[in-house]
Amino acid sequence: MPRTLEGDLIDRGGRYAIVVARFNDFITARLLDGALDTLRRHGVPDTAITVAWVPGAFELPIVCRRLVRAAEHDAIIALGAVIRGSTAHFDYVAGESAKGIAAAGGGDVPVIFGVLTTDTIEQSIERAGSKMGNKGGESALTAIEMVNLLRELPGAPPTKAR
Ligand code: INI
Repeated sequence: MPRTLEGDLIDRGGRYAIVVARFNDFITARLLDGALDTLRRHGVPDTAITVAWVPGAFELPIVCRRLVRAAEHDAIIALGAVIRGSTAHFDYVAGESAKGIAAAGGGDVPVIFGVLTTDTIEQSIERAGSKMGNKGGESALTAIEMVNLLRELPGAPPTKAR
């Protein structure tokens, strides 16, 4: 039998930060609801959750980076909704947001990419709690799994009490 390392979905004392963009907040508020609901259902108390709002998806990376550096959380969840509509702005905002969030997650703290990038408002609505699920909830599950997996891996730093 190989040694298998896998994070489960049970809260094991993790501390979570959610960074959420206000732009398109009729969508992002639903993503936040989904993330909070999932964290709570998996046993994470509100005292272990921090929520930070930023103006738009473009501003998500700077706040994720700061939270990573502060080392007060075991995972950061970045939530946003970039909707193409008819503007070329989409490509810059979506691209820089994705690149910046990936860079913020390049260290020891996982940064989860929960940013919807869709062509239409309808596609975002579908992914914010209707027929295609809720990207916020899925991101929270990913965060719990990564926190627990990283604790199983060799070289894990001592767990901080919350
Ligand atoms: N921000 C978003 O989060 N979603 C969008 O769809 C969007 N569009 O399309 O423009 C958007 N723009 C704002 C951007 O994130 C910054 O807040 C702004 O450019 C100031 O830096």
